[in-house]
Amino acid sequence: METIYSSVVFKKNNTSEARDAEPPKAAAANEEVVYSTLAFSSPAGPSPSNLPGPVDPADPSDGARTKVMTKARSKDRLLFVSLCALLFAVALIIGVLYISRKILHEEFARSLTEVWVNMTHLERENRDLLNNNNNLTSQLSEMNRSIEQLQAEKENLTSELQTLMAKANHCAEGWKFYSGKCYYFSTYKKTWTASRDACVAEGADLVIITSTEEQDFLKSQCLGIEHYWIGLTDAVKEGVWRWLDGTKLNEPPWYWTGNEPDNWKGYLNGYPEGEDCAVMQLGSNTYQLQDAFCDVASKICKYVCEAKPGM
Ligand SMILES: [Ca+2]
Ligand SMILES: [Ca+2]
Repeated sequence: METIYSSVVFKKNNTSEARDAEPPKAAAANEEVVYSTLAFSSPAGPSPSNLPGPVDPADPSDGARTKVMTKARSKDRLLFVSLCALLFAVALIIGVLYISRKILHEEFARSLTEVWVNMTHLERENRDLLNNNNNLTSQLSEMNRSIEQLQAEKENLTSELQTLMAKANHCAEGWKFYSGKCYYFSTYKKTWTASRDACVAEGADLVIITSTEEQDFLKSQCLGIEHYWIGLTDAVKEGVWRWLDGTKLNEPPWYWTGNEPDNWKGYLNGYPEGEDCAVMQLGSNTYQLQDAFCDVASKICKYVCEAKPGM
């Protein structure tokens, strides 16, 4: 608590200034008037004993005290109003912050939910892609295995094809190749039956002539005129000439010479079975047929064998 004391001294007969420290005896001599004021102030506010009492307008000290109190109340009101405004502002800010935070929280939660849903979809798509990738990898492996097998088969087939092509154009020594066939012209003579046996022993048979081109090839191989047994006979049925493969002799053109085939039975009918095998008279410009004995030692001729290449 702070105590304020002040005194003012007025002298009626002396105009000189009063002095606060003068002794009481001077007042008696000069008839002095003293006005004193005592005031109390406290930082925590007036105590009940210091509260102003009823104001007396005639009392100058009450007026001053009234002014002081009025000023203090104004300050209190101002402070109170300021505090209220401050509290209102703080509450308003807190409210705004709370609403903003709530809105942000809801938006964040909504965004988080969307992110979670999208992440779930992406995980599902990722699983599907992984499954597809595994399937494609498996299919690719199978295709690679199939390609390897096909390549191996291709190499084998190529090798076989080369072997077959080599064999296709290959004829044994002493044989001649023409149009996919091998031909052998004998240099010695045998009966028709022995000649056929010799051809079969080589994996061939007596020649079967199926075209004029083949006939021309045979003619071109002879410098002079020669007789050769061929694979043509009527032994199965007299007068019906068939090649060894069973096909019937095409006529015309009529290649039989003179009155052949006459199925001659020899002198004094020594060979009653007659002539059942065909022999060709072959030269560069000659191709004629006649029938003769198939297995008579006195009737021997050269022969032509025919075979497939690679025999
Ligand atoms: Ca005959
Ligand atoms: Ca004859």
